[in-house]
Amino acid sequence: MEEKVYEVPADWAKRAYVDDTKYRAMYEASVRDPEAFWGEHGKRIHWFHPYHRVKNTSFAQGKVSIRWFEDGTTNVAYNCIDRHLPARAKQTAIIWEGDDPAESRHVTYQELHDEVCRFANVLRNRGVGKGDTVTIYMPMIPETAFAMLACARLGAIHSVVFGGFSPDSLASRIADCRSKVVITADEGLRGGRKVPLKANTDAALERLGNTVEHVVVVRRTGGAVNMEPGRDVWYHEAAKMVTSECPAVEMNAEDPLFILYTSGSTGQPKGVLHTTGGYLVYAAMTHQYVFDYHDGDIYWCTADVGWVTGHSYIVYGPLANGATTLMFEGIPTYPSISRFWDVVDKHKVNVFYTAPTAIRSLMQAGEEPVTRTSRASLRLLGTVGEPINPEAWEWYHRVVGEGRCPIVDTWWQTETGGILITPLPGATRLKPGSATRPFFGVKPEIVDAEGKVLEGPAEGNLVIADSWPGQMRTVYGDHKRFMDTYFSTYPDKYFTGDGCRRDADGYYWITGRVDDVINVSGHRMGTAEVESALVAHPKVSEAAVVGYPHDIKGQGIYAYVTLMAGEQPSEDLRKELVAWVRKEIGPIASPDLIQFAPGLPKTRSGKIMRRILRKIAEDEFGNLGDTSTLADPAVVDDLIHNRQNKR
Ligand code: 6R9
Repeated sequence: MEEKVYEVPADWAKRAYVDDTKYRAMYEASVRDPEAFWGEHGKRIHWFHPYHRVKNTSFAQGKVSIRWFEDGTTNVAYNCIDRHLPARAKQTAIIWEGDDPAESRHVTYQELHDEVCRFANVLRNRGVGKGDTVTIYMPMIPETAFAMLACARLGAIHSVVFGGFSPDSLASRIADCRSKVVITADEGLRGGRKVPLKANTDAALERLGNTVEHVVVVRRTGGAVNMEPGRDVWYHEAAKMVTSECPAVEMNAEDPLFILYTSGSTGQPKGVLHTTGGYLVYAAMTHQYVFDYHDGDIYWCTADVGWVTGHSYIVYGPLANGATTLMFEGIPTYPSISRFWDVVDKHKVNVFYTAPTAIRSLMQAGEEPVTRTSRASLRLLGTVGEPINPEAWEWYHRVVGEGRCPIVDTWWQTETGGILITPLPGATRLKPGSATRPFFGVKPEIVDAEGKVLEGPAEGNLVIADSWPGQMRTVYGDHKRFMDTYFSTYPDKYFTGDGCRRDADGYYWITGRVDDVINVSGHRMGTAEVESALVAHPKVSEAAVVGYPHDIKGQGIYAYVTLMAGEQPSEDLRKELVAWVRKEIGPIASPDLIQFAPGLPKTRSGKIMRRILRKIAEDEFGNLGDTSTLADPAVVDDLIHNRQNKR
């Protein structure tokens, strides 16, 4: 099959910060002498006290330690706001587009300053200071960004929990980082439907006893909520009592900025910890170069701020660059399936960054909902979160971008803080489905199962050989888990958990996770989390969860469930289990298919052979590989016979 290649459009070659020659020179310099390269680019943010030491990092076994700009001091909120005021006080920082198309709001940099200071003062009055953790459980409204930046201003560490998570998931995240303060809203609003955020918070706090001292509640819908006297306060009332001035606390480059919980192949979600200086430099620099952000551009990332994409590419990267960033409360299909493109036209969006799953679902409705809109303002398109299939890429390029907008397919992770592998729109010839080449300072390698580094065109597992400033520093409260998870599979290298192919042009093609993490609609989930939710149901004795290819979601959740003795499989029980998992974790974890299985394939030592379950879920049971170590080979026939229909 002939590979399709898209050349850099002529206007892009002219406009962009870097062309191919410059990319190669800068990349070469960045990996030859990282100290010099980052020593220079670290200056893109304002430092209260400049750094002298640039890079002090080690991936060595048992001694992993990552420090960037370690003797510099700065403040993230100062960089995202105050620094811009002389030139940009009246420029829009945040365009907010409500769930209801009749609602939108422009927040200027001056207003951002005032709102963030007020929020910081409300928090400070409740005892929040440097090093304290604050949990934020909010809808997509500007106050969420104000709250994050208010924490950064005070030196407090925020932990944003996605508003779609259940009370139990929220409770375990509050408990893990011991937040004494929680910020939430009365209700969220998505696609015309209300999300009971305050009620969920109440339920979460009930499970925790009295560990949370203050709940700050932002009014969004005006829906009725219960306010606990002494503990809960309305933000709009508290904000009246404070001024719009609040000094930005001087922070060391390596002081924590935020924790974000993410799923791995084992156990509970880990608190990924990002720090101040390196994170901001990296988020800002990637935002500028990958999206080729110039003054005046209107930039829109459709992610939720509950995920890392929202942190780095709605809030921190764009605001550090003095950009105009659009924040969207709603969903792509409400009130109509043209919503994304209507918003593009309404706000004259130039750069649009979304997930492949959204593109695939919009593709199903055909071209007309897209072509009936103008989209003339669009210049660049981006994707993130999962591999994009070439068909979806082509549709995005041809229909949405009318063939004139390059697509940046950006590969990265919660752990990496910012984009690591990506095209640059003025420099990189595009191949649909490939994230193409590494960003400056990033050294990807492909290794085989034994850890041997493969050269040239090769396929294997993706590792990164050296540190970059945006890298996570530790798992909050558990450095050993950090080292074990990321630096022990391939000693002295950061293991991404992704499989990858490199072609003859040195382009990288991410093939998906090689561990027990699945990616459902761009949401990352550990199969172990879904399993433990299932086995917590009184009728379930055992469960094994795997991913299977799903046309829209990328991967669907396939659960094999063994019931307690005496329990009978039924459609009702199937529905009950799906509802149970939604309640335990949240709607994003709902199993798509449940197969009742009298037995699971196990080795003689009792380990579930997931490889076999995965193949059956993928309908590839003709080729199950070696089954000779199974304790009872007969279970496999039953599993194949009763497999669930995907259509
Ligand atoms: C930013 C984000 C990380 C996992 C990652 C990989 C998958 C992300 C991708 C991609 C192929 C891309 N992934 N971007 N796969 N191409 N452009 O998504 O972070 O939620 O931590 O997920 O997502 O499998 O390992 P996170």
